[in-house]
Amino acid sequence: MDKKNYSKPINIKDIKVTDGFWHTAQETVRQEMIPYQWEALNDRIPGAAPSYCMHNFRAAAKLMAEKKASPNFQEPAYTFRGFETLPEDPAHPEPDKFYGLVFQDTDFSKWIEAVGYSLTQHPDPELEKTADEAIDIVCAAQHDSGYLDTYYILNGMDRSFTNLKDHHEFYCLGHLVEGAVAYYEATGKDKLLRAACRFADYVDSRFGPEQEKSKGYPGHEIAEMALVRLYEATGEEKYLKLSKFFVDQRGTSPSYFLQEDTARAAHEGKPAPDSDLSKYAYYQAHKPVREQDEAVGHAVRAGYLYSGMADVARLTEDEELFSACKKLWNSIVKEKLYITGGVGGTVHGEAFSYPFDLPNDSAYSETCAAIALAFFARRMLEIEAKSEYADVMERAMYNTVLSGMALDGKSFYYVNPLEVNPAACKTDNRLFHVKTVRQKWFGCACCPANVARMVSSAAAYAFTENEDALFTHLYMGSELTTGKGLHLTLESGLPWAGTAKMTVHTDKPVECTLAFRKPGWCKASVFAGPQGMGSIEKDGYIYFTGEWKDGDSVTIDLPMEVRLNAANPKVREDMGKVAVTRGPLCYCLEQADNGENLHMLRVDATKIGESKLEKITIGGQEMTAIALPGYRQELPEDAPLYADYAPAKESEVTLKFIPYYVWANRGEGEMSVWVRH
Ligand code: FUB
Ligand code: ZN
Repeated sequence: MDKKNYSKPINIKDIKVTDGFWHTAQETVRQEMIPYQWEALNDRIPGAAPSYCMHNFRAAAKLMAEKKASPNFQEPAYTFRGFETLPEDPAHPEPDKFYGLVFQDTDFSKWIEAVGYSLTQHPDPELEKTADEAIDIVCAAQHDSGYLDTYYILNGMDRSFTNLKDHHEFYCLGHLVEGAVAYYEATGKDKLLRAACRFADYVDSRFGPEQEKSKGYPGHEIAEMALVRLYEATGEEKYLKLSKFFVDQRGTSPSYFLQEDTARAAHEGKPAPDSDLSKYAYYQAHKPVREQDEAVGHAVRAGYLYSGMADVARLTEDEELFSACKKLWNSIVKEKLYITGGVGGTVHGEAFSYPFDLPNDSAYSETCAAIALAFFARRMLEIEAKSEYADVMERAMYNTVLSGMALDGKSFYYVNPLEVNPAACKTDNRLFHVKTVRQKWFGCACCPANVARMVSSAAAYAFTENEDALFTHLYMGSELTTGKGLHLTLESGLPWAGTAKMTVHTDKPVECTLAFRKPGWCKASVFAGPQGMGSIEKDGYIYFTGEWKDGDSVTIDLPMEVRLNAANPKVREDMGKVAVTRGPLCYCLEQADNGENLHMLRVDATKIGESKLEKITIGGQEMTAIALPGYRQELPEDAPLYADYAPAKESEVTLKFIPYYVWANRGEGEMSVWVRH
């Protein structure tokens, strides 16, 4: 690690995304998702699973008002009403009760975070007013101690912090912090930030390395990276220290989770749990994080933890911790990453499976997990600009993250399979988690709100800078201003055309470096800088260093041929198959273009040179499809279940591939990323 090579994202307030691709997605989030989600948070979407999120905040605000008004007020004594509590009559929830999942508050936190980012790109006084009113309700719900999780405020604070493992209090803290910082940075309004700080301060007063404090840590990570963000926003060292404590404490012996489980079992009169710590791998708490070298357990938790580890490693210059980050990174990208940038091979525990187990039809590949991977990738990039991180970040963002939302922004995927046969998904319980059409909302709505915050902050992943250099990681058309006051415009044809141009606008010459990523998917890139300015290549970036004058530019040519990708032979599922990619996009076959029984299709890999790009309009958006020569196995009407082997009879067909992220935008049908060759 070398501090002078660190770089930080540019404040998205200083970037205007002009990119045809990302701007469209951001506008969908702004115009459709953010208002839609606000309705969802208030249980006003007919036919969708109610959230109860704002209901809970209102109920807690009422309770806190009663507490303030009455000196003899008695807080409710804790009653466990379930990890998910639903009203007997969904249309008439009791006004004072908590409903939904224990982490329901985070629906609001992610929404306000997306609102904050969106306001940086498109000021909207009406939206800001709605947000301010929502913040008033949330802040009114805060317990006088600073605690802010409506699950315990409403169900009984006496048992708060007794189930850190499963009850998500620090997850709620983390998301609240993320949302509060984003909203503060966008608007300058600090009401929510102050509430988040009070909650963080309260947690800090109860947890930490000091002898008198509890040694607990998050059951669902995110507080680690959120506290770092709070530290960076406020300059308060205690938040960094608390984050580092959470990271270092995790998985140490004696196991906090085992102690907690044992105490809770005793409290509930149940037998003590066994002492096998491997069960805590789900929480990445089976051993200290510095000893972990395989990505295991719940994939979202893992991605958030690794992001927090990278943050702490960067700020404390902790080589050992960074080395653990690298090992975990390699475990993911060398053995556990889908070609779509998704992670999480199994529904059981929404988790990473064993190495090279990447099933296509039963994939979990949660939208949030791809987002978590992009978080991790960017944090690794902040430490060292290596294109291997940006390649993965780009793969996740352009494919699985965007697949999480419909093109109209009104329905969402949680699980992102790479192969779908609707008949199987409807009848086979092993595939119950795979939805063939995007859903209007989810009782557990982690994913839609996560997509909204990710898409609206996409620019924060495109560029980072340090004292000397501006790094372009993603070719996202933008106008931006660097810390050195350099104005830049990036024009980009990606992901449809591999051309980009960065132009400098400045009153006076500025000495600095502009560094551009050479994407792993491009074999013959050309970077042409101002005349007389040389360039060097390092770790997959082309560095142009010199004095930049007004009008200077770098033109970038990234030829985007159609590629056939083969998986490592250890990936049993993909044996004998190829996946089609072009530039950052992964492609797939859909029934809408290719008929049913996609498994009977085969690509003619020898004819890749005959691939054709075609314009296609899906969901009102024009995009590039790929046509490839191939074959369809004939299916005689009277074919028996088994017969003597004979070479298959095939007829020539043209296979049409569409970008993976737009699958299932034309109704229900089969889909497949991997195809036989
Ligand atoms: O537990 C909170 C969120 O709900 C997780 O990140 C998702 O995987 C879903 O289980
Ligand atoms: Zn999710």
